[in-house]
Amino acid sequence: MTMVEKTESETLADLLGSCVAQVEADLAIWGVAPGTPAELGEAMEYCLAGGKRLRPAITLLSAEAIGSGQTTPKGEQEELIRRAAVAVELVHVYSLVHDDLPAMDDDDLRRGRPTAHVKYGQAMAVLVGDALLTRAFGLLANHCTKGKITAARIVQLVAELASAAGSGGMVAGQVADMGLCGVPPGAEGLRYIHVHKTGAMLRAAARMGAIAGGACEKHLQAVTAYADNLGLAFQLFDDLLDATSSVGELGKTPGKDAQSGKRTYLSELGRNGATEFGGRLTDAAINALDPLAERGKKLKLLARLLSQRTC
Ligand code: GRG
Repeated sequence: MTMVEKTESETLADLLGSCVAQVEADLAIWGVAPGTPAELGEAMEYCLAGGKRLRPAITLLSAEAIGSGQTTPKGEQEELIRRAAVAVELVHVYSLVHDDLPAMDDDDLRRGRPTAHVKYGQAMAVLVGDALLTRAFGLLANHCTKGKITAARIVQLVAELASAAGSGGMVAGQVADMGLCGVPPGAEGLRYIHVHKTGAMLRAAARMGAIAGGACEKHLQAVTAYADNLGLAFQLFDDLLDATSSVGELGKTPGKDAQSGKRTYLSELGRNGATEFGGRLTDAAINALDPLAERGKKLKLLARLLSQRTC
C-alpha cells in the first residue's frame, strides 16, 4: 500500500470541512438563477441540500494543488475556481434527480430525504434537473471577466463540463447502465459504465479545478490520472457500501444492486477481489500525483480516506 504522509486532517470531515463550507456558501448565492419562479427555486434548493460535496471539494483541492499557475487577476481566478466547483455540483445533483425518477432507477430516498419526484411530482423533478444543468453552464459563462486569460479558461471549463456530462460521458454511462445500448460483456462492460457514469464527472471536477487554477500540461495530466483512478475506486467502494451499509448510513436505499441483479465490482470480483482492486486503484491515484510533490498532499489523503469510508 502506498503510504500517505499523515497531516492534522485525519477524517474526511476535517480534510473537506473548509471546502464544503465554501461550496455551501456559494451554492446559496449561485445555485438558483435570478428570475427563477419561487416554486422551482424552492425545489432546486431542496435537491441541492445535503450531500458530501465530494466533487466540488475535488475541484477546490485540485486548484489549490496547482498553486498559482499562469498569472491572471487574483480575484478573478479565485471566483472562477469557486464557480467551477459549484457548476460541477449542479450537474451532479441534476444527474441524481433524474437518476432517481421512476423511468430510471426509481428511488424514493436520496440524501436521507424523499427524492424530488416523491416530494414535488415527476414533472417538477424533470424540470429541476433541467434547470440545474442549465444553471451550471450559465454560472461559468456569466463570470464577469476583465482578462483574456480568464475568458479563455471559461471556454475551456464549459467544454470540459459539456464533454463529461454529455452523451460521450455521464449520459453514455447511464444509457449503458440502463441496457439501452450495447456494452461489452464482463469486466470490460462494467468498466465502460463506471468510467462514464461515475468517473467522467470526477475527472471533470479535478480537471476543472486545475484548468481554472492555470495548470501546466504536466500537472493537468497528473490530476487527470489521479481522478481517473479515484473515479473507479469511488464507484467500487460505493458498490461495497451498497452491500454492507444501512439506509441510515447511506441516506439512500441500500442493497438495490443485488436485488435488481445489477453487475457490480462486487458481483464480478467478490468482496476480497473488489477490496484488493480498490486498494490498487487508490495507490495508482496517489502515485499519479507525484509530479505535484508536496502540493498533492491533500488530494492524496482524500484518496486514502475515501478508500476507508464507511458511509
Ligand atoms: C441521469 C444522465 C444521468 C446520469 C445519472 C449520478 C448518476 C448518473 C446516477 C446515480 C446513481 C449512482 C450510483 C451513480 C454512481 C455515482 C455515485 C456513487 C453517485 C452518488 O455520489 P455521492 O455519493 O452522492 O457523492 P452525494 O449525495 O454525497 O453527492
